[in-house]
Amino acid sequence: MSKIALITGITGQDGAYLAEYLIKKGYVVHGMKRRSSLFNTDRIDHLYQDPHKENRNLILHYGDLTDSMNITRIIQEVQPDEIYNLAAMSHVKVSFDTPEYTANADGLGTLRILEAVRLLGLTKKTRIYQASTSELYGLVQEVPQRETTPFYPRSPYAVAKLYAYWITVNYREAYGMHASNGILFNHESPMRGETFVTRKITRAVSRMVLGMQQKTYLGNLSAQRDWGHAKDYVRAMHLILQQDAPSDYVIATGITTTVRDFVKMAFAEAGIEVAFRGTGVDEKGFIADVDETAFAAAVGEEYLEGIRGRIGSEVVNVDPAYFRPTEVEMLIGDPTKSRTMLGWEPEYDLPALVKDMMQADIKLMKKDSFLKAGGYRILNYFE
Ligand code: NAP
Ligand code: F7E
Repeated sequence: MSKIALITGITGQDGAYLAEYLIKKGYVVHGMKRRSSLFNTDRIDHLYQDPHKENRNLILHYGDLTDSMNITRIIQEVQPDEIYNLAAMSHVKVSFDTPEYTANADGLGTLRILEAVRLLGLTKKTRIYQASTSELYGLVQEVPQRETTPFYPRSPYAVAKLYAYWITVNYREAYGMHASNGILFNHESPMRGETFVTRKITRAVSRMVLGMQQKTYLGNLSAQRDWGHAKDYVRAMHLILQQDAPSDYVIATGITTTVRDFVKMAFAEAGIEVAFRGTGVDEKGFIADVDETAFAAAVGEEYLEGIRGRIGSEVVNVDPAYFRPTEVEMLIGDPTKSRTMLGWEPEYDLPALVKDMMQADIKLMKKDSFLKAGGYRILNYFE
């Protein structure tokens, strides 16, 4: 008998990688997706199966974390062995603009799932993974951050996720549920949402090397993050639910890097050296040098002429619009527990992650340039 998993947030970055991973492992995967006026399944279209096909291993249900009746109905229908609660309003900066909605979806949404499992009498059958986050550490109280480090959230997103973290622990202790938190540090991929900083950078750099864009505007260049690859992190989610006892785990690489250095690494993938001068809002990134052989190999000889003319020109400016009212300046995780207890090891390091993202975005933007489709989101349909 195949195991049955229910993934909320299946249309997101992690949901897509996890669905693919579980299907390969022989699971039947049910996913909750929101109704939207446009198709929002780009990331899982390669897994989609016609509803008229028998024995499907991917089944989608309309739903929303803010609607407890619909959550209860889906769980009742699906009778899952494992629930991965990945759905969330996941953008930290946007959570300052939509704090009540964020609390509802990211905080109470988790309660709705736990309570549905309890009311349906599934506490012994259904294991629950809660997508907790390194943002809980916020104004960090210890370096590096581990499972025992006190939390100090710094955004409405992190405060909502703090509630979700503790309600998961509470249901575990109160009702003996197999409910666990994965405290995941930032993880990225070619499927990362376009407004998170890594993807914003790899998209912008790809467009710049192809001559489609002159510069990009970023916020806090000195912020430091512990960045890993989403493919590695979804393996950890699955491992957490395969343990005999529920628990909470930090998933991280143990290495931290500034946004500024991520920019340099992204350009370096195209053979371009970028340097920074100035401070604060006046800091500028500019092209210092180009290795033409590396550029031709990564981007294409036909684009060499264009990039030659850009040596010395600015490619990064700071725009305070991207600053947050309260910032998380530095995160670095200690993954000792997950390495020893789960046997989890990431396959990607940061250079491999940057390479993967840059190669994918250069390819994507070349198609964009070719199609002249007037809006690059359309490209996802052609991938
Ligand atoms: P993501 O790409 O933003 O995906 C979020 C998913 O949640 C999408 O499928 C989205 O649907 C769905 N969603 C949002 N609001 C919803 C609602 N009210 N009801 C139902 N579905 C809703 O996020 P991700 O990067 O994959 O992250 C997955 C989870 O891990 C999130 O909970 C995030 O907060 C958490 N997390 C992420 C990271 C990271 O670095 N990526 C680190 C730690 C924790 P649409 O596609 O329709 O928008
Ligand atoms: O910002 C700085 C920004 O938006 C990273 C979510 O998945 O990971 C993510 O949250 C850093 C911050 O991710 C820009 O100020 C500079 O310090 O890519 P981000 P995040 O806020 O760390 C955690 C673990 C989650 O749980 C969240 O769901 O980069 N930064 N300039 C910028 N950030 C953005 N977005 N855009 C900029 O232009």
